Amino acid sequence: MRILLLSMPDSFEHMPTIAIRMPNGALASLAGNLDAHHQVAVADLILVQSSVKRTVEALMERVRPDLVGLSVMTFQRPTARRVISLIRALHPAVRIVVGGYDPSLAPEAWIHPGLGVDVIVRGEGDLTFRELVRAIEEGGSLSRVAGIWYRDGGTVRCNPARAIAHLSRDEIRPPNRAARALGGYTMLGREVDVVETSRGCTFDCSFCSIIEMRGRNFHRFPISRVIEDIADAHQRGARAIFFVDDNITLDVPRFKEICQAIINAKLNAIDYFVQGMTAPIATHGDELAGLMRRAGFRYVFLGIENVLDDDLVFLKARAKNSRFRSGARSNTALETINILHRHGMFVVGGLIVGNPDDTRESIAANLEFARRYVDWPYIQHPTPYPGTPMTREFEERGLIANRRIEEYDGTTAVTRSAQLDVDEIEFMRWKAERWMKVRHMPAVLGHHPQFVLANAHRMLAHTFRGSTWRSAVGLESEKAAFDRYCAIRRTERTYLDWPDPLHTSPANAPVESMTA
Ligand code: B12
Ligand code: SF4
Repeated sequence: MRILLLSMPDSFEHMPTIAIRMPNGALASLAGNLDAHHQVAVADLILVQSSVKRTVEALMERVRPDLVGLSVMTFQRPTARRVISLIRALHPAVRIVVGGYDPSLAPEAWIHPGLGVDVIVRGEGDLTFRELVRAIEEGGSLSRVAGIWYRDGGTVRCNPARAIAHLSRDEIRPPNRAARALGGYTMLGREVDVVETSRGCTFDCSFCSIIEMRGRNFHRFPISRVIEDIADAHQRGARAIFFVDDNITLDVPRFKEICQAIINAKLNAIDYFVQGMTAPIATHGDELAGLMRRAGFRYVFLGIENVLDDDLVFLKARAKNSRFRSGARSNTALETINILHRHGMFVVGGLIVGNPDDTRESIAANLEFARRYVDWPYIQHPTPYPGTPMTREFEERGLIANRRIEEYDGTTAVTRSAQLDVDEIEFMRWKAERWMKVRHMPAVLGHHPQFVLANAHRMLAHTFRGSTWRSAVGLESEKAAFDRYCAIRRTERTYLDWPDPLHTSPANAPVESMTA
């Protein structure tokens, strides 16, 4: 069969596509796990944000797919509906499969007959997709394929879930990067790729989708497979690698082994990016950080979440951000930042502000922490993604102020606190964050001089969009610049000039389903 796999073009504030365009790890993994005789093309539409329609049309012409698969996060749902509608218009008989976090956790949002989705793959997709394609090819029934919902005439059939993969040798085959049909991946001018070393997490942070997606578990790929995968990415041109594990820091001894294996394989000239919890890094201190640096780690995305204890309790993120010492539990964020800085690494500070009981003061305390200690702010607002415990709590307390799903990108405040409105929450973050980003630019200049010299003006224009010389010199309020920024952001969200099939008539008004 001819298969086209697409990821959506929608990006969010902290990942401006001028500087960061990463491949979607799921698609290459799906391609790598299909039977070898299929022709597969993978296209990450983030690479062609300004020409999505033209690119989809060209891909449909070139690949002539029998089946198109789309990977979708919740905030990308409306874009995905438009892409599907365009594909159906170009090729009415093509089979459409959706997968990823949104179809997995809000499948009922994908069953409207006007949408044209044939199959919803829920949860891990590698083996499910392979079996699905086999069943379609053989012309048999789809009723035996675990992990899917599918359209059968006028009915939607819901098959049982598939068990989680254990990632032992060969169970999940390596990604097929050769299937990528578009180029232009970048991390500040260096070609970037993604690699997985493990899947899953045993924590249960209230804002995270992972538990509803796959339960609380942690499975590891063999380290030899990880090194082969890095080598494959490197050989294809990657000079920066983002580890897309859910939580690599759950098993620190193994993380150290990976660092050592990278050094032994002489793959440590690559820049590595990783996400992690603060507590294990604080506990393993200089030994772990020193090894990470020698292996090439450069940026660590820390899930600090919040620096105030009450907020950490709400987010259920206290255990991963604190440890017991001298009979007391203390927050490990600052200690971890200091360790990473001591070893020459940069900290991307993940914080969540605008929680239900947040006040102006509590948000200001977190913003001040970010201003003083983190290198690149990754500050978000609590976002009610489908099926998370946080979503249930916000619903119960009546705090969800915005149901426009395309704005669920993490930096648009869509929930209010008991005391503050969405606008005020988002304005506080926006106002503080822009200057933190500017402050990091000299450090980026040192490592990526050519890229920064060529693109600094565009990066600054992106960071300060909405501002004018009048707002810069104080002749206009910052709120006016913020309002302009929000208006620009709204127009940016229309990635292709094609109607949303669920918005074409009032009777088709979208049913934005938020339950799993
Ligand atoms: C790594 C990561 C990132 C990296 C992305 C790097 C990259 N290019 O891929 C960074 C840090 C940049 C990032 C950014 C964001 N992320 Co993120 N990210 C993750 C993380 C940790 C792992 C995702 C991953 O790649 N896993 C490995 C792959 C192989 O697994 P997978 O994606 O699940 O795919 C499998 C299945 O889902 C399925 N599948 C997926 N697509 C398809 C398609 C088809 C056709 C089929 C059949 C199957 C299928 O099969 C795959 C293989 O088994 C997850 C989960 C977590 N623990 O936090 C969040 C997560 C996916 N991110 C999320 C979000 C929301 C974002 C942001 C909007 C920021 C934010 N608000 O948190 C941005 C948006 C990015 C953008 N486009 O601009 C949410 C999505 C929630 C939702 N309901 O949509 C998650 C779940 C975190 C959370 N908040 O719970 N993210
Ligand atoms: S530690 Fe990370 S991956 Fe695990 S539940 Fe919390 S946010 Fe999700």
